[in-house]
Amino acid sequence: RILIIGACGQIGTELTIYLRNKFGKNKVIASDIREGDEELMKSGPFEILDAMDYDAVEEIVIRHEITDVYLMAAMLSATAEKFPMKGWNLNMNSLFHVLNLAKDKKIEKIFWPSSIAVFGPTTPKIDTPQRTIMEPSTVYGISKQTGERWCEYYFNRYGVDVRSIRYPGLISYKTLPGGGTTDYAVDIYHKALKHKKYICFLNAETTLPMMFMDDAINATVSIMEAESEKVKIRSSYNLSAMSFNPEEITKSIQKQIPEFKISYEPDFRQAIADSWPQSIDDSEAKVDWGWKSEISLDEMTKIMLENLKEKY
Ligand code: VAH
Repeated sequence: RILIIGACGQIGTELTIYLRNKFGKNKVIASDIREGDEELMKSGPFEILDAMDYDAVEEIVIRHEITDVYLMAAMLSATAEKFPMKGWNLNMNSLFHVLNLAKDKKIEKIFWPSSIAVFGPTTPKIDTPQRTIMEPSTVYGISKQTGERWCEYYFNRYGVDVRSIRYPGLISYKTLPGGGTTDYAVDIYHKALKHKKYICFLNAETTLPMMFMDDAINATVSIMEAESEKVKIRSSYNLSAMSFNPEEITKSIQKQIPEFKISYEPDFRQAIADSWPQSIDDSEAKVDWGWKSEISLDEMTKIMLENLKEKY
């Protein structure tokens, strides 16, 4: 059986629904620190779980006979800058608990999300390589870089089958924008429908690597289903789909909503975004386990507006 920790988050919500459709709802146990929306709660077994509580995680793993864990609980970049120690403790302790359960053979396989946030201001920003300078300047990025080192260590030292992807900014409509710096690209669709205008907390030229959620879910399931020997990188794989800036996503929206207007009021998140790459080289994921992105910016805009319009 599969346990999703952080099932109410942006990725966790969609991963739970996808895996339940694929494997059957009773094969996928959803868990989070608090209950999720109605669709999630109705769709199968749910457990309230604090990802930092080892005994609670172990009890659920044993009681539900869990073999695979997707650890999706984390504090994202902008929020972690407000609460550094809470962000560090959540992101790291939850990972150690799951790695140690696998080391002790209580579970067989782990998915753990990393992020382009592992790259910092000194990293080459265009076509960022899989292996390169990594001096992350955010708590979130430091926790993801450290987490990658531990995943690779547990694989090499204890044979733990942990697999990881460096997600770009993810855009989806099933959950509201959260504490991510890239979440302007989610909020902009809600505001375009609600007010036909959006005040963006990043400046117009801030180009970031981005991906529609369906691509991210496909990549997550692909790497988890790949034969172990194909997963040659056990820190975390670069992954990419598209790159755009607020001006370009605005033009994409204006093809559907011509009167949409954007204005710019950069805040503390501008410095976070400026520390990250603009585009990512994901050739190793393509070669090792057949990764291929499907959704373009204009296709994403159509899907987002189509699925959000009845809300406004
Ligand atoms: C964030 N959405 O903004 C996350 C992600 C690359 C960005 O890690 O913090």
